[in-house]
Amino acid sequence: MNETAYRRINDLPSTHLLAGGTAMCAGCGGLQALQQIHDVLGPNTVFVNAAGCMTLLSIYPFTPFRGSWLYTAMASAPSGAQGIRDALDILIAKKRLPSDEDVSVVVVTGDGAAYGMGLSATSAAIDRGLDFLYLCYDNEGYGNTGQQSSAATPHAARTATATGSAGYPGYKKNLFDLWVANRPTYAATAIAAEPVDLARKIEKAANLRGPRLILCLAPCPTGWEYDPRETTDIGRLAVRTGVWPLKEYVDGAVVHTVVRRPRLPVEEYLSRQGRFRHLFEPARNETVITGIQARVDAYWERAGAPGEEKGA
Ligand SMILES: Cc1ncc(C[n+]2csc(CCOP(=O)(O)OP(=O)(O)O)c2C)c(N)n1
Ligand code: SF4
Ligand SMILES: [Mg+2]
Repeated sequence: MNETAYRRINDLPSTHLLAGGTAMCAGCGGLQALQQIHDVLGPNTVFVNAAGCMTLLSIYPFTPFRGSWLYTAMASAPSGAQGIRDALDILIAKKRLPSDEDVSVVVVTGDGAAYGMGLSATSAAIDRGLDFLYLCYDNEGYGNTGQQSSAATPHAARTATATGSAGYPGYKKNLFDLWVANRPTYAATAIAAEPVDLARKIEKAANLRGPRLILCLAPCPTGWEYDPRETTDIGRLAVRTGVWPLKEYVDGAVVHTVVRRPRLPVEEYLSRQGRFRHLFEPARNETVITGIQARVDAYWERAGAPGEEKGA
């Protein structure tokens, strides 16, 4: 838990703790996405939550979820989901649970677990064809413990473990492609700042069976260093600059679902966040900014010119 979140929890009266949710940072993009997903899925859902920021929503023995909630270690959420799915299937087979009262099993996990610690358990669950929805809210770092770098951290971002003048030296891992390589039933990228696209993807995923991924970029004011009021703007800019392509994999093909045009320069997204401030101050780092732009351009060149007809 980062220091701000820790202080916030300890300052809260117990009634707030019982209500849940108030322990989160204002403007949390991950929470925005989870709220929308929770609304679409409804109460017949069991959430299996890998350790991370969203764990703060539940304070034993209370949870703000209308369905059920299980907390697991960072690497173990897919294994927890398997256990629940098996238990439900056994109850249904023994006619102790009517099949029309079955519940959906949904993993909720951060990027630290999804891109790293939990990847092996996730891959094995996909191989077994586990019937589960896997929601990753990707705030591009280990947010709950103070935003250390994860395998989802973008190039040059400053984090608690990449504090030098160059920021994070690596490049964000492509989790969507890793899932697609495992041939799941469904995989999609999304963001709360594009709520219609997100709701459509959740509905689609909810009506399918087998392993299904919803990978949401989750703007994080605390870790990305911007004013909490700007979460939706930052999210929209991630899409408008082409940094976060919105797409889905279904029936063996990848399709872009929303393409906003004209595509804006990446610096309009980068310059709004403190984690990239060193690229602009005290002097502009043209080499790194141009390099980030070139990688985004190369992605869209490879993708062709998808979704022209949907341009805004
Ligand atoms: C094996 C293990 N190592 C470290 C921790 C401490 N820890 C708890 S939450 C967390 C950060 C998780 O990052 P992420 O999955 O991205 O979720 P976020 O905190 O960003 O929501 C860490 C490192 C842990 N719970 N388990
Ligand atoms: S650190 Fe970021 S992801 Fe975690 S609760 Fe705060 S805003 Fe949300
Ligand atoms: Mg994270």
